Amino acid sequence: MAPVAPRSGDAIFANIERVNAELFTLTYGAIVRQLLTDLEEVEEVNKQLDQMGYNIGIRLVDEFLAKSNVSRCVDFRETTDVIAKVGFKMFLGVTASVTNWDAEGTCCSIVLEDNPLVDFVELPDTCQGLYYCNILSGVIRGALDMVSMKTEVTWLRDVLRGDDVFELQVKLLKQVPEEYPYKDD
Ligand code: MYR
Repeated sequence: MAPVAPRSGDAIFANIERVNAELFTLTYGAIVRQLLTDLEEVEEVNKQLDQMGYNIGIRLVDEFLAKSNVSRCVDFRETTDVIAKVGFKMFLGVTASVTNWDAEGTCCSIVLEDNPLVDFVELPDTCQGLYYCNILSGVIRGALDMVSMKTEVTWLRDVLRGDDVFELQVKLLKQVPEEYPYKDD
């Protein structure tokens, strides 16, 4: 029998990471499938995924700030850039780009070329109205809410609907000034 060449630590970790990524993708798929079974209406599934994402997003900011060296962002433009470049990399393993800014600097698009959530996914005709990755729009809305930015997040392009990339429009509705909890005397 041929001797088995020992694998380097890097190769083993790369393999573990790949398996974890696949497990994550398949687990998300199983959640969407279960919601489709339980809720029946795709609109309801879209809402539920968005709400689940929102609940994750409001918790993710603390972890993000603890793990990254990012300091407080000055405005909406900087915050969306940090989410796309650092946040997506940290939690999804891919980076996104921010484009299509409006003149006021209150609306932009986050464009995602790679999206591990959709590996192995093909939507049947019965799921045409489904925003399969709606958890992501909720995560972004929740994370921005936690840094006092109320937003509306909408899918403009979706690879599962035949587009070339994923594009999320992020519209700043209101920026709530953060209150310092103590009075300076
Ligand atoms: C600040 O405190 O001003 C910086 C706030 C940055 C918020 C970043 C939150 C990260 C959320 C990542 C979303 C990942 C989606 C997969």
